[in-house]
Amino acid sequence: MTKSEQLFAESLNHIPGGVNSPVRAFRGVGGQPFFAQRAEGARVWDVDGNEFIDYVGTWGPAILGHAHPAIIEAVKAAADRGTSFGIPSEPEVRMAQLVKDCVPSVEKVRMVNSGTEACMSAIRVARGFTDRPKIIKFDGCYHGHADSLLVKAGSGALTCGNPDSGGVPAEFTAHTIVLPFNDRDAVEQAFAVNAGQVAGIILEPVPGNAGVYLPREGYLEFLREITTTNGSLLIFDEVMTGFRVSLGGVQERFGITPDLSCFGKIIGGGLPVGAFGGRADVMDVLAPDGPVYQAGTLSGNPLAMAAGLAALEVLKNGTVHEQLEAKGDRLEAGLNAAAEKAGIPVITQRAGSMSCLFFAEQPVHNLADAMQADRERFKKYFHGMLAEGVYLAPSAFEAAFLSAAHTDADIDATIAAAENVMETL
Ligand code: KE4
Repeated sequence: MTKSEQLFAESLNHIPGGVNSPVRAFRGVGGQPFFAQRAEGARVWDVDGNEFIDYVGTWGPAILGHAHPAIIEAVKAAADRGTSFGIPSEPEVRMAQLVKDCVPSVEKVRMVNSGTEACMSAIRVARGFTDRPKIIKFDGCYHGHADSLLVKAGSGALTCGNPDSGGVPAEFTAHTIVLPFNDRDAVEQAFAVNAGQVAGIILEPVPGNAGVYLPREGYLEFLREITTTNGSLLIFDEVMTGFRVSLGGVQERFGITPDLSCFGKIIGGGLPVGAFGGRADVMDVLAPDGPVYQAGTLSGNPLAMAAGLAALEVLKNGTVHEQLEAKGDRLEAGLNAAAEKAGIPVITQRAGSMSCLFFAEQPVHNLADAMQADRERFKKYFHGMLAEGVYLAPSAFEAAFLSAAHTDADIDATIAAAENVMETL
């Protein structure tokens, strides 16, 4: 028995499914998770001494690579001053300023502890500001595990949602309208049927939770326009894309200004952080100024602010995004060539350093397309790559992330591994 196997067996006795977040359990690919010992740069080592080139990057935050020296140093220095105050502190002000510098649509921002909290709070703000109950979301987009957002499309999706998780009463999701992504007619129809009731649309502007797919030409502009026309808010969930697809996220890359944005992952430099922000007049509905309540014992935590500030400073002052663009090109071209050589049909889809390889023949524009991909083949590919020392997300529906620490040699080694594995699929 390996040490990972031992730990997992033990873990199953104490933690539901043996994991603290379901996707880590490898159910999407079969087999058992390995247990991490440490991570540095583009690499992660397990407790049995195996070394992997890592394309998960702790699910997105590690854009600078694991254990980046600037972040480690900042966290150590902050820890010496105290791990939590629950009193306002200067790093919170610096963080707010830095977020505003990076993302101009943000006029005011509040820090929270996870992406889930960010999205949940943004929705509450949208409802409070508009005094309307309904929210439009898109199937395949994930906005964390708050009750009203854990919904996928059902037959009655246009006017009332269906729960997608046990433990969520239907009444809690009755105001969530779920539509297919990239479908303008569906959105127009939803606004017609629910006139005057839609508080806002929340979306991953480049979805990355059903694989990665891009908004069709003009789609984000369309959503901007239809929300404005109807007095609803446009909410970009940039928990995954923020500070990644460009410093200013998808909104910078595509030139769209949302009313509210949600952040997580990179903004915490690897510590548990989220944030939501946007128009000052909208954010001002929050307590203590306004009637919408939102709070947090550890919000704006000094360790988390130190880590996030260090990460964002490096991103803002360096050329990381340009480098990531080139690395993304290299990886994508290499994987496509490996698949072609092996005669395996693949579709690679990418926004900068965030990408996805579908075992499919047609481009993917929404969840229904993503479901057409060959998931059995992905499972084999995943385990083959892992055996070759390359750790991909253990699910066909997750993105692969490049970091500043991935070298061309790492990418070439990954492509060589893919060449070997593709031959066996
Ligand atoms: P967290 O609560 O996990 O910090 O963030 C929720 C969230 C919100 N919005 C988007 C676009 C997200 O991608 C996420 C979280 N992403 C998942 C996987 N893609 C995190 C991994 C996990 O759940 O274990």
